[in-house]
Amino acid sequence: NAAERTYIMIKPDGVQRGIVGNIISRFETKGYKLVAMKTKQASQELLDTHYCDLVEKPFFPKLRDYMMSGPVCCMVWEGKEAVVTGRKMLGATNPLASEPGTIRGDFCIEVGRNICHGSDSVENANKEIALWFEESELVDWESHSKDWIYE
Ligand code: YYY
Ligand code: MG
Repeated sequence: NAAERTYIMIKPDGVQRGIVGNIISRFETKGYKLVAMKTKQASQELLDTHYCDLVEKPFFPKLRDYMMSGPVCCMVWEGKEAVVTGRKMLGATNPLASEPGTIRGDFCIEVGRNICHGSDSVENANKEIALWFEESELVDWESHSKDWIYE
């Protein structure tokens, strides 16, 4: 399904460290299509919803503070198996376990400063996209490269 969408978010450390361009470039050159993008200051309520499965975890208060410590860069990328492939491109949650060549493997060391978020299922991707973006911010467009990326 070439219309599968995933929610990719560059966390405040990635924005502060100037890694936004590199991450966008990886998704672009892979062949995925940028459907939406913006910077945003996340609120506590937004993060409680986004990380609803983790709110009871001991690390959650620190995670929330970290995620609110500066702007995040919110993106929607579209293409075949964008969710699973996006997760592979990010690398393992713990950057010390992330393979070199992945975003986390190349740019960070600690789980609490792991630079990026990516949806873990199509269902969660759709929820996250609806949480972080207005419908009107998602742009439906046709890439001139599509016949060179898909056979
Ligand atoms: O989806 P992913 O970001 O790879 O991991 P999750 O298990 O969903 O956890 C979300 C987020 O929480 C993770 O990226 C860092 C943080 N975190 C943490 O600070 N300490 C942990 N032991 C586990 C996760
Ligand atoms: Mg997750």
